[in-house]
Amino acid sequence: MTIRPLVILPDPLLRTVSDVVAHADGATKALIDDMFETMYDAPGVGLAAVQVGVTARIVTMDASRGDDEKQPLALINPEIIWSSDALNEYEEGCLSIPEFYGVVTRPTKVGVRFLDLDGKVLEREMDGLAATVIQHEIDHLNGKLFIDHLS
Ligand code: GNR
Ligand code: NI
Repeated sequence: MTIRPLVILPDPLLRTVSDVVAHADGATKALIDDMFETMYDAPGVGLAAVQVGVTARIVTMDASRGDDEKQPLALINPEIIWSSDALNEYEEGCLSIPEFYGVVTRPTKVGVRFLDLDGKVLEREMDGLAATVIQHEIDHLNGKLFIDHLS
């Protein structure tokens, strides 16, 4: 496992729409391992592959708090399949935009469909920090940044 260097604004890579992953292979597994190591080292609660320079639709996240048990989750081709009408405000940061924070309003709860490393289709309901983070990460896959949500 390797900590990979982070892509930092204004790198135009951050504005790229990442590619759908057709088949998860050994390289995908190695990338995900490196993404977890890079994310935990930063430290961050989520990471999109584009932030380590790979424009593939892959996200790692861990929304566990403090001393709670770790909850690593890797998502391939994640999609929001529904979102709550209820909205939530959260002060967001981004590893690709160091030392800048801003309050973003997003749906409180979302349904997410994605593939795991075995190619199995999974669906998860997310709320709280996890809901905020997965929306932030899927934005990255679409070349969007949290600063785009600020007025
Ligand atoms: O580590 C991170 N924390 C965070 C806090 C609030 C909302 C979103 C995030 S994601 C961020 C890591 C990152 O930049 N992921 O793309
Ligand atoms: Ni980010």
